Amino acid sequence: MKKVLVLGGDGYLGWSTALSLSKDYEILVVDNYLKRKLLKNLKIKTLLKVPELKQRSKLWYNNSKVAIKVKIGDVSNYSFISKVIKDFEPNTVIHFAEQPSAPFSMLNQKNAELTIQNNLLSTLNLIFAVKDFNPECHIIKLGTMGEYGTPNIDIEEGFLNLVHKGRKDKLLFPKTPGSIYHLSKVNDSDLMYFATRIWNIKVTDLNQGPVYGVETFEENKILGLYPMFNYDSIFGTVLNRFIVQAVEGFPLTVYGKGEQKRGYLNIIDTIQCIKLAMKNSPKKGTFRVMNQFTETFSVNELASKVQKIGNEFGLKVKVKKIRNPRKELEEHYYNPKNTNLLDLGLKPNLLNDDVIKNMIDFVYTQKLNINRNLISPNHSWNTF
Ligand code: USQ
Repeated sequence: MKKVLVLGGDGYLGWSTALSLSKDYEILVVDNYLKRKLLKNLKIKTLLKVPELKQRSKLWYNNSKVAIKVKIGDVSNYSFISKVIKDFEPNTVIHFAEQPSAPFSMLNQKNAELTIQNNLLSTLNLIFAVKDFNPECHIIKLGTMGEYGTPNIDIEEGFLNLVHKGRKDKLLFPKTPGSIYHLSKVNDSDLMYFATRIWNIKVTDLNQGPVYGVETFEENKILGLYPMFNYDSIFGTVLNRFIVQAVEGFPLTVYGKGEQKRGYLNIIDTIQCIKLAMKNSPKKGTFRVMNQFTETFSVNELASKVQKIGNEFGLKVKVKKIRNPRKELEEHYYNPKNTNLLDLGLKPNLLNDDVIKNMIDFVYTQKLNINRNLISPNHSWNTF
């Protein structure tokens, strides 16, 4: 059985990925519970109580007889990650071990420093550990579509073919990220491209858009196996937040004009994309970039969809445009490419009415856990 190391395996995407891969691969998940600590400090609760990794792994084993190994430790610490790579000898490493929130990174200097330090050192030290002890291993790194920002030209997948003063080259796409978090991901990409050129390792950078959803595959119908689902204004992604707001009877919080466009995908497709990247590993010395989303929407379009389905449930959903706590373009051109994963066989699970209905249905069962005080944004990037 091939071995897969999942770094950041406690999080929303890391755990769901580990669970889904565990029947076909030998899995080790690693996490230092950084996100749990940040949530605790900010007094933020997730929709569901999520057991710690060892308990979740036990629960999964008792239900499926499939093992997931767990190790608690900090990927940004070179001695820790190099020992893990040496001892486990993975064929693939999937790297989610980063501070994942743009708003968090913009709250104050301390958070910006934590984000840069954690995200860059975890990527740097993973690169060194792979180069030093397991150079054949494929690193799959979760990047973000927000690395590109919202330029007034089409967004390609990682690279741009340029003609300048009569000469041609293929260079990394120029990036204009809008938060310290997104900037840390740009720097991660630079580090990894560097490492593939200089040390001949192989890396796939998956530039992912905001993810939505909670249910991943059949067996996770056990509540203790559901992923960490945030709906607060710091860690919750927009569609997940809108679903919770609709169920709670809270007007949907559209920031500013609401014409901000992003590329979205279902959590099921995050897992599908990672599996495709794994099965189609690039050659050594390659930095492969794939844009990971299935369709683009403006915030207004998402709000209308949730309102329409919510009203069919009798929820009387209101939409409210509020002052944008972020500094971002609220009306812009947006035409990102996403053909690389489709070419590998991605079958998108699009955001149809049933998907929204199922999310509302699920969140409704957890309505008593919703804390209204976590919904309104209580931060502003401009006061940073
Ligand atoms: N937005 C609202 N109302 C809300 C929340 C968000 O209008 O209540 C807007 C934001 O202003 C933004 C858009 O919705 O224009 C998306 O916001 P988001 O919070 O869903 O996504 P973002 O902060 O960009 O970050 C999330 C994940 C991050 C991932 C990123 C992909 O937290 O880990 O990297 O999505 S991307 O956005 O493509 O960079």
